[in-house]
Amino acid sequence: MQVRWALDLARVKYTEDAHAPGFHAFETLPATSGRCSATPVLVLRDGTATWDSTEILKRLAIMYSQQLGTLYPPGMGAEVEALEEYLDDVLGPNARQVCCCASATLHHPALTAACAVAILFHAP
Ligand SMILES: N[C@@H](CCC(=O)N[C@@H](CS)C(=O)NCC(=O)O)C(=O)O
Repeated sequence: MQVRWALDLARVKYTEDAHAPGFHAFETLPATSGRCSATPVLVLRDGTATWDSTEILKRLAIMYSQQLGTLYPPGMGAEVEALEEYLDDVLGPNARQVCCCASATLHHPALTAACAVAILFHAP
């Protein structure tokens, strides 16, 4: 999602290929020469691929420094990157688990709440 936000912020025209979970790997693996199955993958016109949203954002920030200069304010790059990694690797997966859990327990609000608390507040 943050890659889309960055592309929009930079006013870059892009095409998004969306795929059902599982089927995405038929696109991501060839695009990355087998090095990454996960999304997002940014493929430039010359065929160059970048994967992992943090790496993609850093690349876009260099390519479109004028529009995206505020993503990594001078002196705060490491702090921003650490926050990105936390959101990508901890909060994002946990939030996805909460959504899956909620969809399975929709008719039992107390169970949904208990699952959400357990997932979001467990020690990483
Ligand atoms: N830290 C990675 C996480 C990427 C990630 O977890 N992608 C998920 C979808 S949101 C995925 O493609 N999972 C399936 C897979 O790894 O093949 C990033 O931000 O790019």
